[in-house]
Amino acid sequence: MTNVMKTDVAILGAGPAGLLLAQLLHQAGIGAIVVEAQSRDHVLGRVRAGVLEQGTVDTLRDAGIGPRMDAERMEHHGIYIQFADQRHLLDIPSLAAGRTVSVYGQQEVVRDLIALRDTGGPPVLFETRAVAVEGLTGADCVVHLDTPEGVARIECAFVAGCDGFHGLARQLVPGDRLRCFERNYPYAWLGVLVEAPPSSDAVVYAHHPDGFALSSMRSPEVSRLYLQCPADDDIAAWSDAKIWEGLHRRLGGDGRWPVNEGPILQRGITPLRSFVAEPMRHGRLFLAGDAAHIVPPTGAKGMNLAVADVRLLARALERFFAAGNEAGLDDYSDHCLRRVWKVERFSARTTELLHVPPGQSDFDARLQLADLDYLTSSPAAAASFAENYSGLPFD
Ligand code: FAS
Ligand code: PHB
Repeated sequence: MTNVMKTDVAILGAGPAGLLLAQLLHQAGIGAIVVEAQSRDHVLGRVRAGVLEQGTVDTLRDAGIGPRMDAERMEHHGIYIQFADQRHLLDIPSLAAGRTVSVYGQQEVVRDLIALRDTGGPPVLFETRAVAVEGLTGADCVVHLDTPEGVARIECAFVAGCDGFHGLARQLVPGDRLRCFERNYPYAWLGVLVEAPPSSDAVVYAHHPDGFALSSMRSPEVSRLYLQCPADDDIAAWSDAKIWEGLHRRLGGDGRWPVNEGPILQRGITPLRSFVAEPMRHGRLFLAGDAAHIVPPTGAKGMNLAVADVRLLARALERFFAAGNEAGLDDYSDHCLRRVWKVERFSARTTELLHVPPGQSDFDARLQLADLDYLTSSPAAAASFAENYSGLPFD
């Protein structure tokens, strides 16, 4: 017996994109169902992004997850750029019209958004995988599901593909329409979550001849640290001692900026990739977040860009269901991609600025130091960086 559900919008994926979209549609009185392939615990246990742009914080607060976020987020008035044994503070608010950035882990954003779903509105069906979709260019869609109880389907007007880079949705765009643009970097990030107080009062981006390193945090008791490593590196090749040696060498400034050690609670290697799929719409399917684009985490943009997509999609769907106005739906892909490509640009350039690629020439090494010197000595260069880092204005 197939379980048949009906709703306005079927949302594939319970990451930040899908969960925020569900909440924004709920606030607009539009019906939705979220399907998530993984378990609730798996989704809640994923450690990923850390930095929220001012616009993301404001959007999440308007969506109703303000209280805990505002109580626990760590608002930063700058970031540090470290190179050639110098550490420079970029005063973000003074450079970017007063905007700040906040550290509030993606895990916490997802926890808050799932908590809202537990109070009502669009349900999240965990351990429920979308396996096929029909009717994307017809009058109505059908999303076929694999669930713990067997097969099921959702009959809906629209499908939001918020199912991430490895999801189903992007594959639903016909091959003769889909254009993908990709760059894979010759290095990756080894990330550790550490039970130790943060080693700095703001995020530190460190260029070092041995490779990039980043010092961040999740709370006053938990640090988040990263090391550039070879693209094909194996986490098993990194003992705790080797991890700490790399972090001290690249971030520590010969002892001037101590790195606090502690038990490593979580570790992993993330490949660095730039990726964009065009268009972000096919008929009744709309892609949002990592399903449509990936940025290297250097610019702290992945989750923020997902939020920007979802703001536009929710607004477009609201105009359609309220007045049958399809203008926002028709403009969605082009509108999103204008921001996506500017954020891809910033993320790629910041990655090139701070990482040491294998076989870097001496000339390119000097050029990189000149770029860092210019960024930290020119108010115009710093203002441009801060405008992008704190979040381009929503249009
Ligand atoms: P997500 O990938 O978060 O969510 C998609 C969801 O869809 C998943 O829960 C998946 O299980 C589900 N799904 C997939 N296929 C499905 C199907 N067929 N049916 C139902 N559900 C399905 N960004 C930063 O800014 N800073 C960082 O430091 C950073 N670190 C990262 C580390 C890792 C290992 C990864 C993978 C990403 C990282 N990111 C980082 C980027 C990350 O934060 C993403 O930008 C963010 O998760 C995007 O959110 P979503 O688009 O919702 O996609
Ligand atoms: C993090 O805290 O995980 C983080 C911070 C800044 C980045 C990337 C990740 O650019």
